[in-house]
Amino acid sequence: MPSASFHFPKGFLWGTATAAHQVEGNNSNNQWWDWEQQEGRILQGHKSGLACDWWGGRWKEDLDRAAESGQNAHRLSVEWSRIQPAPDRWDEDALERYRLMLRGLRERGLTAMVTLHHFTNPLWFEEMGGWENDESPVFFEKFVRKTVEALKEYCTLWVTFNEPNGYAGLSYAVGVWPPGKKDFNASFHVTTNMVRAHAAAYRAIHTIQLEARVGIALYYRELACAHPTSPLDRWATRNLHHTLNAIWPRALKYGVLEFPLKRVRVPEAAQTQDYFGFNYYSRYQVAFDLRKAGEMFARQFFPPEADLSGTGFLANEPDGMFSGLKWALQFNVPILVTENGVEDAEDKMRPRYIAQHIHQMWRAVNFNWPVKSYFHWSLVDNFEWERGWTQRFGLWELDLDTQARRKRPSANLYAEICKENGLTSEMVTNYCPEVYDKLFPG
Ligand code: IFM
Repeated sequence: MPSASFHFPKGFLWGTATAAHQVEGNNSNNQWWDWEQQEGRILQGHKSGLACDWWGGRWKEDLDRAAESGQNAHRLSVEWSRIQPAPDRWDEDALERYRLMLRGLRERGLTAMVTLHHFTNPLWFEEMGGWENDESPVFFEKFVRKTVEALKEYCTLWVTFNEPNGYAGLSYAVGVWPPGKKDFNASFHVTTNMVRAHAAAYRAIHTIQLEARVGIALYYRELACAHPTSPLDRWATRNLHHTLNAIWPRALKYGVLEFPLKRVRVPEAAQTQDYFGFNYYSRYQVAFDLRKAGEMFARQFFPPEADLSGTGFLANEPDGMFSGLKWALQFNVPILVTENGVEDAEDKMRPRYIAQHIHQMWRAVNFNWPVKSYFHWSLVDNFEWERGWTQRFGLWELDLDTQARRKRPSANLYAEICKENGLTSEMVTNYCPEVYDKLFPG
């Protein structure tokens, strides 16, 4: 008998999240594939290649794994460049393939959440200027109408954009993602067009499907001022928090984009989030740094005592999740944790990372905050963008040469959590005894 437990309300969604380009393989008609072929763009010259071979049919075995381990939901994305390979062409076979996948989710008892844009653009769209083109919302809306019409039988939970804040920043200001620009104005312009595209898609989806719930998945970064007595550090922290975390959800609530130094009215975007999609990974310290002009003069780092992931990319900062959820309450909509996870090939930190984050989420639920789901990133190791295959986020390990999957201990822990609809002291004793006293003090 477990001696203590943190239980969740009935109907809570427990799942994993994936994205088309990261798992499908051979997505050769989008801008990321093109970028991967260019020297120096991806760590160690890695390529997405066959990825997890979902397009070849291995989604079936992976969804079996998800369902057998007690998950009741799955978040996946569709690949625009497959559905609309050219501006004047729809690929009905690709849509049929996605219908099959979504039927596969239903047959396995998994509630579907579908992301319509997860970082990748069709090449034709990118060549027309991508999100800098002021016609981009029109193109996106057409794609969304076609896709939602085709898939509506199987899904009512839609994410228009995954991490549009991260996408605009990394692609147009920091320049490490295609098209590799380092220009703040371009990133604000892109943000404006994406917000307009979201608003158009939001209305289109609701016209097609009355019961739809539509939102974005925001990349939320908890930011802590490194030296609270320093006005410059405080300014850098506030400014970065506003630009990274607040601009999007505030635009979708109030219909105004509040860029640093400029406001843009987007009235059509007001009240266009039915839920707050919350992607949380870590908390960062922020200090003012003149050399970081491309990152709003904010140097971000983990404190020396931080509990770091496999490659040092993330720190295990579960309290930041609680603070972030508290912050998200102001938008007055249900909160869906749409991503949370850690890269950890050896699975040394992941069990405690999962347990501690779920504990923080439970604290939030216990205050009656409307947190309704948890999607772990990710089901199987997958292609990690500019970091290639150097980072492993999967509950299952992927052998790229053979496509074999191997279960990590965390998959068992997460399965027990999903089946129990909660976390027990027994699970903590078995999988991550090192944090037992933190979770069950006294
Ligand atoms: O792999 C990504 C995902 O595509 C978006 N959110 C963060 C994940 C981990 O880096």
